[in-house]
Amino acid sequence: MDLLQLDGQNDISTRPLVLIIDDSQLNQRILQALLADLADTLCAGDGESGLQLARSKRPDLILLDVEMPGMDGYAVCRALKDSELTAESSVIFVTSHNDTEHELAALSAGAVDFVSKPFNQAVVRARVQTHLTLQRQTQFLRGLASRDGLTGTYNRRYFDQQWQTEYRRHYRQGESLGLALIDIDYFKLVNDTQGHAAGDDVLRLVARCLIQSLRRPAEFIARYGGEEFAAVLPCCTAEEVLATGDWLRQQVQSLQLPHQSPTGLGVVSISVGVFAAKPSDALPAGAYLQAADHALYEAKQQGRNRVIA
Ligand code: GH3
Ligand code: MG
Ligand code: MG
Ligand code: MG
Ligand code: MG
Repeated sequence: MDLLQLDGQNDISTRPLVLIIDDSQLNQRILQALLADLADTLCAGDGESGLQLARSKRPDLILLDVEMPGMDGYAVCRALKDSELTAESSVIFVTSHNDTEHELAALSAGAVDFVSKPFNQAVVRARVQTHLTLQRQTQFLRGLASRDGLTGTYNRRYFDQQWQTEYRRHYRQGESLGLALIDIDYFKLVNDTQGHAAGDDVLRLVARCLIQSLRRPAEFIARYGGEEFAAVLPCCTAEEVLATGDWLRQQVQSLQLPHQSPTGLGVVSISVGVFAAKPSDALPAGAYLQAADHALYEAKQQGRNRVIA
């Protein structure tokens, strides 16, 4: 299984999706027919419903008319680019205006391209194809930039960004946010006794086990440091974070990866420090990391292969 796709994000194997926003049903039908073999298509007859569809369906590309009743195409394009939810969809204007002034207005509203009506069908297809390819490449690179090369988990950079985002979201919503810091027990001894390559294998296998053991879609694992991982657990109470931490500990132990460690278990184990609470001014985002790290230290002190809150 490809770890890059375990959580369904950055999935580049599906057909691209193109949204056509045009008040002319005839234009909608012509463009739909033209793109049928390149992408799945969706249509909206005005700016407002186009924005709604863009937010809910997250199309790769949007073909946007300029002249429409209500919001015009430029306003729609600016609204798309202003929202985090829709900013990543590429926009191509398809319009009866064919002067430089309109082309510049389209590009400065955030569009990647501009096609004049009446359009040449082969040219529209070629441009759509080019932008879909660029879009896929960007998505792929964005996926790589957020991953750890060895284990396929999210990396520290992604964790740092996403932790702030989750913290703010839970603060706004008054929900409890959970964090587990996970450290492999006596891992240096794996390297020392079995070699660095075997150590790398253990890291990969433990990471895969952690990813596969999470049960809710919004939860994720990041490699926090060398042999240390973090599990981000949205909407998770103090009781639940302990249960999840212990579940992860059991799952890693049951991998039965041989390890002659001082725990006497004979297999690789992890220690886990957990913390969960509702964000508040007295409890900033960094305080969760300190609390979980302190709990992890306690778990090590008390003999390892355990979870401490
Ligand atoms: P403890 O139970 O206290 O956590 O002991 P430990 O041996 O796991 O902890 P320590 O922090 O002393 O050792 C961590 C080791 O992890 C040291 C480092 O060489 C190794 N390490 C870090 N990153 C990698 C990696 O990418 N591959 C391999 N093979 N080893 C790594
Ligand atoms: Mg129109
Ligand atoms: Mg250590
Ligand atoms: Mg360790
Ligand atoms: Mg460590």
